[in-house]
Amino acid sequence: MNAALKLTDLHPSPDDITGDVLAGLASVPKRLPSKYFYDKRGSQLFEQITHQPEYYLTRIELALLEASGAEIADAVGPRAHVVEYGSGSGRKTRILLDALDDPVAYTPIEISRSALLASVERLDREFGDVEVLPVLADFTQPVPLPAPARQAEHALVFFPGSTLGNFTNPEALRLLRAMHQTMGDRGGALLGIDLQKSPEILEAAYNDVAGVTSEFTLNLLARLNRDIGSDFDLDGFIHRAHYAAGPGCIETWLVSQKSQTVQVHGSSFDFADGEAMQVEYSHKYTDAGFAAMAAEAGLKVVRGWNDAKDWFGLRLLQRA
Ligand code: AVI
Repeated sequence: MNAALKLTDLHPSPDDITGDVLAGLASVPKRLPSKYFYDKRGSQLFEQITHQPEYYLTRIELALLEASGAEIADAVGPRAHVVEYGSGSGRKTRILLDALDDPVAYTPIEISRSALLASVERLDREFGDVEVLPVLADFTQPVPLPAPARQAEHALVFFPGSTLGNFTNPEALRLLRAMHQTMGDRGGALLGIDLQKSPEILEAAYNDVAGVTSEFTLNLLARLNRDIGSDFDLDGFIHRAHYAAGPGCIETWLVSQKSQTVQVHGSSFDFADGEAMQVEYSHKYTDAGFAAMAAEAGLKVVRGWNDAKDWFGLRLLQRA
């Protein structure tokens, strides 16, 4: 495929990393946005996390997609234009496209040009019969979809991995409202959501014994040092993830191991010994909570599939 010809560039505004980091460090408690985890090394480390024994999410979602493929295809209907939010590793996409009845086109929507271009080559090799129409855009906003050569019956937004859970609830609601626009009248959305369960299982998933999640979290500081010239001491912080049962969410923190000062873009930020900086949310859902948030965005849950232990779910949404 000639990526230059087929890629639709909607010119998303580039991330203001420095501005976001300065604002986050000025807040109380200090925070850094988790979207900056995913530089090249961060993406490799996340891929490694998905293979850790404690991180059940990916394993269960893959099995669920395999096991429910025929039912999902039935519920979705033929000739879908599959629209994926983010360009993942392709494993889940391949299972979905194989299961669906005559999917017409596949559109990954991704804000990072390099990530999108890297995925385009792989996608074209993998999905020979399906037209690949990548879009460079911010999927948290409504996205006009490119028209496939062969007409699709409807769009199906695919947002696996419980990535929705990494957004705060107000951000997730805005994202679902944008999804409502992007999917169109006859469209739908298939989301993977991680379900509430015992804190021990959840906390183990975000504190793997091999320490990959810790390395992933600390890589955020390495990435900022490289990309915006901050001087975070990587040995001066440790990873901590705990489950906050009230909001139903894993909160990941970087905890300062000493009293220290960090310089970012001419500003100094003092950390006390033991001070915790918030770096990621991973929300875990109940059926009622998820359905209520979808309803606020004008969407209804029309079908759902859970694994046998009710640890992880797929939900098919349509306009209410
Ligand atoms: C990408 N996202 C859904 C992962 C999660 O489970 O929240 C990111 C992650 N963070 C630590 N481990 C995995």
